[in-house]
Amino acid sequence: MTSSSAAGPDLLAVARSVALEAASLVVEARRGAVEVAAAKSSSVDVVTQVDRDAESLIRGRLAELRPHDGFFGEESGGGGGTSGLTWVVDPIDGTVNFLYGIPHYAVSIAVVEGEADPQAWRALAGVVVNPATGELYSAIAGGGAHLGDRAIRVADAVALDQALVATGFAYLAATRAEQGAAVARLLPLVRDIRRMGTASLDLCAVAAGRVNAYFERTLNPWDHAAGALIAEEAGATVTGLPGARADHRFLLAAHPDLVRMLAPVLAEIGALPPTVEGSAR
Ligand code: LIP
Repeated sequence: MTSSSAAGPDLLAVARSVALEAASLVVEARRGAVEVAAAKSSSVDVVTQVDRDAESLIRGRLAELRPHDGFFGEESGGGGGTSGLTWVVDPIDGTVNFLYGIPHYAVSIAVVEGEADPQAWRALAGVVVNPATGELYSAIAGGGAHLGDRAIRVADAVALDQALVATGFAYLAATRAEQGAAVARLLPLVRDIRRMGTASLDLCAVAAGRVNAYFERTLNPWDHAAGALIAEEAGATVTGLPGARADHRFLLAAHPDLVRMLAPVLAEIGALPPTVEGSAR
């Protein structure tokens, strides 16, 4: 088992170089036509050939650089590894933004101790890079969070009615109806809402103080593995359902004091899965 203090900088260097190479492929592809290659969980949950090509590049590079580590990617799934480490990869987070040419999408690469299970992994290093802007967020466990070479910190806690809150919506219409009703109840209680379309960049926005909080349901491990580490290393709390770590059921990230204020409100307005006790119907 590799200790993060010993391996962190090396793992971060690998994550950064591979993410930047994938970002170059993505931004070059975006100069031309981009088309939907397939639909996944619904007709609006799409994948492009660029997603697939970027993940293939990342998986190949990691196999060269870290041959004994495991891999878990959005497009090609999981595989192998004898080192006890797993690379958790979203080659293009915010695929719909990428497809439409909205310059707010990211290559997200994290490496964790354990399997790609958010309830059990220990994140060691993470990189989130926006190919359209060149902004690169990074963190190693215990080493703080950075945007480029600048250290970043979560914004100080604010009152709920001063909070700028980011969120996102699922690809299934029935879930979106629940989420839309919850956001309608939240909107008059906070400064404003932002729906920017990329979970990893939403988590980095919390880390950099660009929003006060971010919450979402139905995220996949690859959506939040890197961004959650970056937010935590910037001083945010990243949590899930009451008493659980963040996972597909629910994720909330904010300054610790704002989490304490916002979590019960989100339960009250129905932002948690309807099966969860205490969530509004
Ligand atoms: C996206 C997330 C975003 C969410 C979208 C989608 P994808 O990931 O990053 O937060 O609201 O519905 O799930 O599908 O682009 O990798």
